[in-house]
Amino acid sequence: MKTIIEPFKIKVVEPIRMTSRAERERIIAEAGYNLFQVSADDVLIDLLTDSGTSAMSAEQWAGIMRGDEAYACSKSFYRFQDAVRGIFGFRHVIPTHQGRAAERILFSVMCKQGDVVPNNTHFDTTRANCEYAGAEAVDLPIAEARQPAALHPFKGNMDTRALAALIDKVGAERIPLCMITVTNNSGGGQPVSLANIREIKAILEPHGIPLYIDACRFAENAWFIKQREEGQAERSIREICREMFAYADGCTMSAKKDALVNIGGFLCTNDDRLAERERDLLILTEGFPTYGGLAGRDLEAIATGLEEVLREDYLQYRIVSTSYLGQAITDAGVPIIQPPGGHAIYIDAAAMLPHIPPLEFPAQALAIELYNEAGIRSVEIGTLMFGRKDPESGEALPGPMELVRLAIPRRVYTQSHLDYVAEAIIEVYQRREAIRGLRLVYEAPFLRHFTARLEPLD
Ligand code: PM9
Repeated sequence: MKTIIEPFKIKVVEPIRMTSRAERERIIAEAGYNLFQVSADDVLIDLLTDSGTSAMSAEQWAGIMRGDEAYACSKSFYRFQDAVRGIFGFRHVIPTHQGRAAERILFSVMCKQGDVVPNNTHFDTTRANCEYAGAEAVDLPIAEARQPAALHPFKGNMDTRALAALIDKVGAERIPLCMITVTNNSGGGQPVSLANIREIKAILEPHGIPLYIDACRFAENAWFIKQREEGQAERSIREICREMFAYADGCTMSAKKDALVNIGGFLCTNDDRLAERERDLLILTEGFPTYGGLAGRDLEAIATGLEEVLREDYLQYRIVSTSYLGQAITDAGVPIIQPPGGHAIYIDAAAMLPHIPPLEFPAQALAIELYNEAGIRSVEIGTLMFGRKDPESGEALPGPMELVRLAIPRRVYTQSHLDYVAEAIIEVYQRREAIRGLRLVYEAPFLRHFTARLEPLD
């Protein structure tokens, strides 16, 4: 059979409120041309993020009812711990309310002022927590990762030569840990190969530098390894995951992605002494070590989600539906980060709208046009998010790329929703010359993209 079907039936539905273009133009103007400020009820297809937006299964909802809400040592904690250990294999499993809480605890315990933490590409919250602990967050992606059109089966890989050079330059004593993000979200949702993880470990080991994996999209990464890496096709996803994590000393995880839940996370380590300090910090802000800011029912839903995400029919549907959208718009000429990533498609707005200079926010202009055209909410990853002011002259500086990310929630939208999204993007692409830039009328001193207000230049 050629058609790969969604491997689930729909039992509960959530209506989408239809709006007209005229209504959306009014709504977006009132929101200051900022999609973060638009009510979800005014969005037809919400591709803002794949984080915490999954549809849970009947089994997960059943787990919600089974959740044991005992304050200490609940049954649900042990089920959660077994599920996490069964995949990741680490000795200590510390629940947290989401990924960034795991990051904050990890970096507070491991880093100090003047330290350096390499990663293929730090996600925003990872970078922010690392810097908050006084360390410098260094991105070491391979060269292809910086070229949107370049093809590479494992474009999320770390540049291992650059890693070795960094250790030589700053000295191993200043590198308390190295991280690798699977898949590499900030680099286009691109996978990391087993060979790359193995090589990173071989470089770190003689220096005694521990390796931590940012595991948010670990199952999607394992699926790409099975499809693309030599000698992996016959292995199960679980076996591939066990090998990925066997090279690591610990991991951070936002369960809001590949654990198929709406909230949750965890931190793992094999180091007994570190785990003790991490649990001490956990008690201070998250909660007792067997619930860490979550309810027993959340731990049940995570345990079940971690089993479901390893199913090959699920992963095939997931990765194929993302590439289906990517392929449909690529065939019409729309420039995207190639090849399509696991959880999202990233449109290259700089290539699509060369007539809009970066300081007039081309990616934001495209995101706004997709909302006006079809009620699609995406997210700008460009100058609005990453633009800076020159510290000396105060001059505005552009971000490194101009991307619009269309992140696909898990098990939420069907093929016809994606056809609708593709049609809208192609329609906008065909009249791209008419799109105009924007200018800022209000910006907060940090993380301005969440609250900025803009207006169209025309
Ligand atoms: N990622 C995303 O939309 C959530 C929004 S954050 C503005 O892609 C990685 C690779 C992530 C990630 C979240 C986190 C943080 C860590 N690493 O959101 O704290 O993609 O659970 O996870 C978002 P939490």
